[in-house]
Amino acid sequence: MTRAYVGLGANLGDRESTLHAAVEALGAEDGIEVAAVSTLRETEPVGVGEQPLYLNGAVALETTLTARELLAQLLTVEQRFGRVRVPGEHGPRTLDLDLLLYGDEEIDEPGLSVPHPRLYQRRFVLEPLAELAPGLVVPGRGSVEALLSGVH
Ligand code: GSY
Repeated sequence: MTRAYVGLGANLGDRESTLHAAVEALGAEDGIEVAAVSTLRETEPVGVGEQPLYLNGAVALETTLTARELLAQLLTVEQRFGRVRVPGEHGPRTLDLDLLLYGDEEIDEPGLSVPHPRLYQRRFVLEPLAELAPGLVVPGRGSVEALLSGVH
């Protein structure tokens, strides 16, 4: 079993219902157990221009899937909730499931980067992670608390 962390985000539609339903859908998949879900928080959009406010959180999973298999499941669940991913485009979205951490692994392959490459810059990701796992260390970057103290 590997402990993985997934970022939750939505800024279109009924954001709260979608995020709860997405977590339930993940937990229903073979090889994925939901270990803990953070509180959800409303956040200002970052780096995307004028957009609706986001609802963000994170979920801790226990999984027997590989990182690549888990990523594929995240994309499948996103699509089920109406998400269309357009490469390089940062438009509003019904659901965003970002693979943030997969155990203590560092993976940099086409289409699969963990830790998530922008995790350490994003308060809306670091806060729910710190809530779920105080003292959590982001491989190659340090503790979430130290990273949080470096973002505004
Ligand atoms: O990568 C996540 C999508 N995203 C978000 C988000 O989830 N929350 C906030 N506050 N800003 C964001 N900008 C992007 S892109």
